Amino acid sequence: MFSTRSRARRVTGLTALAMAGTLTLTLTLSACGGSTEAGGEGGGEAVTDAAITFIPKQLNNPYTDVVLGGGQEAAETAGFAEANVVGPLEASASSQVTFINAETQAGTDAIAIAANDPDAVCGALGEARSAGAKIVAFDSDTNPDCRDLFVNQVNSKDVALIQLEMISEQIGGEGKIAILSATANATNQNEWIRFMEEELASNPEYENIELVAKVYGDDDDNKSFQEAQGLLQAHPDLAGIVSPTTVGIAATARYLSTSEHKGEVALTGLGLPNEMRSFVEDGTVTEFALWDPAQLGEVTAHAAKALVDGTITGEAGETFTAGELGERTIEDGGIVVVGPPTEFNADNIDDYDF
Ligand code: RAM
Repeated sequence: MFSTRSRARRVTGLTALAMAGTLTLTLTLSACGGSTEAGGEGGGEAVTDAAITFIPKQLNNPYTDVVLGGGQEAAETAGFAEANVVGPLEASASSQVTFINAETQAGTDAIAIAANDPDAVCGALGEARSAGAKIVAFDSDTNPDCRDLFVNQVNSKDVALIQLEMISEQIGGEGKIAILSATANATNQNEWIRFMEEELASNPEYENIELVAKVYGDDDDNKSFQEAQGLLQAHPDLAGIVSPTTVGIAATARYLSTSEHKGEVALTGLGLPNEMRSFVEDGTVTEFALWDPAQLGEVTAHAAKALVDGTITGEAGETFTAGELGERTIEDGGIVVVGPPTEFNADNIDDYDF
C-alpha cells in the first residue's frame, strides 16, 4: 500500500539552481476517493484527498529521519492521501524558502516545517497560508505569527534544565563548560541556550559553573568535530561540553573518544541512543537525553490533519487526538507539547532503538 515515487508534478517550475542538491520523497498513502467525508472530529468534514509536506531543517540528519518516519506513517493514520518530504541538505537560514514556494505552487494542504530561522521563512509561509495551506512548525519554531501551531518536543525550559542537571552532576558541580550547538539561527537551539544561560546566572546550585564558550557546528558532522577539537585547544581546562544537538553530540563524542580527554571532559546534551551507544559503552559519555523523535512526527501529522479538517484552528484550549498517543491540548501561544525527555545511560540505553 505504501510506495515511494518521484514527485515530478510538484517540482515543475523550480529553477535548476533551486533543485541542486535536493531530494524529494513522496509516500502515496491511499487512493483518493473524493475530497471530504462526514465524521471530522469536531463534527466537520474530514478531507480525504489532502496532502502534507514535511520540510525539515535539513535532510541528511539521522534525527530528521526518525522524526519523519513517524510523521509519514502517522500521516496515513491521520487520513492524509499523500505525505511528502522535501528540504535542503544544509540548515542555513534561508535554505527552506524555495521549498515552501514550491509547495504553495503545488497547492499543498499542510506544510510541516522545522525552521532554520524563525523569520527567514515567514514571507514564504505567509504566501502559502494565503493560498490556503495550514502551517505546523515542529522541532524548531517559526515566529508564531507565521504558523498555525508549533509542535514542541518537550517544554523548552525543561530541555534546558535537564541538560544543566546532567552536566552539573557529571562535573561535580564546578568548572568551565561550553556549549556546542547546531546553527546560530536555529529557534530551538537558541531557546534552550537562553534558558540554560538564565538558569546558570540565577540558580545558586550552579554558581561554580562557568559557561566559557558557545560554538556552532551547523549540524554538520565534520564542522562539529572540528569545533569540539577547537574548544579543547582554546580551553584546555574545560570540565564539560553540552551539545543540544544530535549531530553535535555524536561528533563531539567521536572526537573525545580517541583524544586524551576521553573520560576526563564530560559530554552531555541531546543524542540518539543508536548513535551514542558505543560512546556510552567505551566510557566517553555517561548520560545524555532525548525524547522519542518518531512521536514528534506523529503528533505533527495529526495536528496538521485536524487543522486541514477544520476541527481545530490553533487556539489555546482546543484538543485533537494524536492517534495512539492520545488527546493533546493546544497551549498558550499555539503550542502542543509531545512528551517528556528520557535520560540514557549504561543501564538503559540498550532498551532503545532509535
Ligand atoms: C538536531 C537538530 C534538531 C534538534 C535535535 C535534538 O538533530 O538540531 O533540531 O531538535 O538535534
